[in-house]
Amino acid sequence: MALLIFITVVLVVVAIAKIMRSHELATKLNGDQEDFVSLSEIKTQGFLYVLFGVILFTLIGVQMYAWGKYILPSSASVHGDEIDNLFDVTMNLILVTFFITHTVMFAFIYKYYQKKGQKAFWFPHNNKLEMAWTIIPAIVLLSLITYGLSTWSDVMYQESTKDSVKLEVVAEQFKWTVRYSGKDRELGKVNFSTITGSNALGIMTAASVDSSLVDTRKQIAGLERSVKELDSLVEHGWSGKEDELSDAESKLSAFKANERRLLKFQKEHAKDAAYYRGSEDDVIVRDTLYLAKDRMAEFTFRSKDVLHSAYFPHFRAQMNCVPGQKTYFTFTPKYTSEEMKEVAASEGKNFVLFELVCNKICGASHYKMRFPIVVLSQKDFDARVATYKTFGDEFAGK
Ligand SMILES: [Cu+2]
Repeated sequence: MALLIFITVVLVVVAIAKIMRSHELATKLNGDQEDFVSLSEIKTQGFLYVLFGVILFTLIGVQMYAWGKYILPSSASVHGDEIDNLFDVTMNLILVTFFITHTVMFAFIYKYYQKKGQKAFWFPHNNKLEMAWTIIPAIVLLSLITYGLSTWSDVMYQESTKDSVKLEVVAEQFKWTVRYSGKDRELGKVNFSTITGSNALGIMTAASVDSSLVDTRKQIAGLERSVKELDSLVEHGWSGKEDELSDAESKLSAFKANERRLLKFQKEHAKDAAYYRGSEDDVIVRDTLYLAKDRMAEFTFRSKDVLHSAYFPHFRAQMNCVPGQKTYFTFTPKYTSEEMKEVAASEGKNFVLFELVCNKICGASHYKMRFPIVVLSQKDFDARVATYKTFGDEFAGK
């Protein structure tokens, strides 16, 4: 099939080339000038330009009208209104400029197409015009940039409030996990060396450090056995085992470094309950991100592997999740999920669910990184989070 299409395309191209060539030859035989364009042809071109302009504007208008409903509904966060205003101002400026300049362009092409007895006007330079089209765009752009920067600082630097929700969003290939600070309103310490099967976020408590040490030592014992066996195979001339051996050796040294780290935590903080305070009552939620209406959400973001980006389209917020460092963002939801349905419906837009999506192509299953967000009233929010076990209880298997 593909070959057939290919042959057809080639034949069509050859046919067009042949037709053009025969047209050329015929023109030559008739003694006509090859590059002569008649006045009536120029008139047709001028008319076609205007027609093109009208079709272009009509299509733009139709698209804006027909697809407007797919644009996000009004912002669901307090700061989002500022972002929307910035967007609207910029977009309106661009649209007005576009329609004016393009209308003038199409109109002038038509007005000044070549006519009999009409001479072109020689107009090489005008200082005033040069100044005008340099200074006006410069002022407009500077104003837009200043407006954008002030919006940015308003959005990014917000004072923490007394009743804010402190939470952490952890990204990894290919899922999100949420951790709330619990009753003490403090997110407990985390460290990668305490990550195990039962502590995927690496939260540090006295118990999780102990358990990670047990785990690490098991790994070390296993690796030491492998290294010994591989070593003796290599020594006896078993070819092809060298890579496996060096692999096992580097893993072993990594686990030993982890053991040292964990021993240091044990030694320094064994009797220091304050060090781990904040972790025990943290609450991990794996299926939904709950937020409270009118209560500021103070996010910390982490990534366990590659760059991800936490994008909250309805709240006009996005922040990169960077392996090896924490990033922060703050916003205050202003509608519950139920209220948002009414807001969207009143604007003729479709709304099912708030969602958090990954906005960095982070691997083969990137598309799976969608996470539902439910905004509840403050009372319902507190009640919902209270139904989850604290990390301390969860880890102890209670
Ligand atoms: Cu991702």
